[in-house]
Amino acid sequence: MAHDMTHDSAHAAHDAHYHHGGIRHWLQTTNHKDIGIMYLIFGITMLLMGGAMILGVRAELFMPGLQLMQPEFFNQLITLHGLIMVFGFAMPVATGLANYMLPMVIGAPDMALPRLNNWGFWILPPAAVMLTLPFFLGLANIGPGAVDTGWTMYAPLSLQSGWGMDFAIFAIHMLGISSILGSINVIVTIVNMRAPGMTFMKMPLFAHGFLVTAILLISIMPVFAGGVTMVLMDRHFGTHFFNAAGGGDPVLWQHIFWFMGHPEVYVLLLPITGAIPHVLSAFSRKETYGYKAQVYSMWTIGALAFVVWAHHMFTSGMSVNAQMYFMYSTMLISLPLAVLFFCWIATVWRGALSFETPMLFALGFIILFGWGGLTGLVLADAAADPQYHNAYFMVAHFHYALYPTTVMGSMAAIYYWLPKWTGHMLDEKLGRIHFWIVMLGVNLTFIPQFLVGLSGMPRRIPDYPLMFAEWNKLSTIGAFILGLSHLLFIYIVLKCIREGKKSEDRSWEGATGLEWTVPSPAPYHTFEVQPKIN
Ligand code: CU1
Repeated sequence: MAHDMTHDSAHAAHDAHYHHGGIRHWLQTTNHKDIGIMYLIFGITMLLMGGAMILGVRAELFMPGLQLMQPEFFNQLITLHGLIMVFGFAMPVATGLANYMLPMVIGAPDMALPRLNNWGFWILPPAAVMLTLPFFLGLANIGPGAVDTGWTMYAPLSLQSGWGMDFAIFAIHMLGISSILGSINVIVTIVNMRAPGMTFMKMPLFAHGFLVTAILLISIMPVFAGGVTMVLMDRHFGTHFFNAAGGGDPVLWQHIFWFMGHPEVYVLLLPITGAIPHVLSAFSRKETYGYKAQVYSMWTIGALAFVVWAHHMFTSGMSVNAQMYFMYSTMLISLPLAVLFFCWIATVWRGALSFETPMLFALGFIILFGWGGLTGLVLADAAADPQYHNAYFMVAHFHYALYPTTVMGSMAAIYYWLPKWTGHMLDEKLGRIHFWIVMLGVNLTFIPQFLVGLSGMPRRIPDYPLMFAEWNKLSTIGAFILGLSHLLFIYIVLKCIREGKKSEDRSWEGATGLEWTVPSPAPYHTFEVQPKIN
């Protein structure tokens, strides 16, 4: 890759220390860009794997009745889809962005703990193997198959499931270690290695997003690891934490799980709320609107994330007082989120807009994520929730929240920084086609799910009444369109690397999201990404 960047002498000198290409290099690298790239490649690979699994599910749901698979196999597919997308795709891609960009936006030479960084990444591939191996063994008729409890792993199901569950528990332990290490690194880097003069309130929003995220992760992953360890104890060592027959409480698991699971939603969201303003501002030719309001909103969302978890459990048995508390605290989150939406729109408002691919993905993210948020308000209503709980409305809601966030948001960021990463421009025409295919795919997949959900179609069931057949056909077609769009994305990135036209030093008219927000000079090693400011 080095010879492509000879226009950038600082980069070439930097690369000379490394021997790119060999497996040894990638195993031992402590360079934040290398590790960022590995995270991104790993994440996108898992996106394809988790996507392929859910296409199996959608194929089964194309028609009522059981055509392709037995319910047990269906359960494995939906479970692995959830776990893979959250822990295998979304978090690693965000960590990849953090690794690549964080040192640059705060003016640090690298992440603070480079070896820890390497270790954090290399825990991931074995964890992915752990998680999915029972699935592939099951395909070969060896063993009971993968974990099949749904990604929430509710007791008592998790106590009875086959040894795919044990593999999943160990995988979660490893994934947890990996994200804790990554978070330590992010926090230490931001706290200790900012450029001189860059106070917290002058730090780019991108860095704030990752700082809040890292603090969330460090707080929730140990709880989750403890929870799954208790499941392991229940399964093999005679304890009864979650086993009602032994005096345990299955609902206790739900509290532990959602104490991790709800903040996890913001772990997926906050890095993107940090990255999106950079893209919006660049293609609106305006400064980000309401920097301070956005910073405070992100931190408020981070704090509120910890006190709303039981809105996932309105139907699990809870006092009315507790329901009211969790309902109102949940609705409270819509305030800082609305502030963010307002600031995003105000950034774009009356700007000199242009609609290059990253901008399209950022705007698409805002529109679709808006629907995810609004339908979340419906579900947060403790009086209305029992109507929609475990129905497809819920599935459509959180996919409207998570698809725009994790996929479209990270694609906006990836497309935005691709010229800086590769030295090449992407094929703008293909990029825009990619965007419109995604918009078509998301809406075609999930609008029908809102509708069948409102009419009462339950989730996580491989069969359904005839009355839902038409909408499910459309949803399946939409899902396959989305699947194809991911292949197009990979093609666009490869084409950009191989034959994209050389990017100017100042790609996107100089707006790279790396403009300094402080007057002090940048350290020498970040000159390679520093645009000239006139
Ligand atoms: Cu939640």
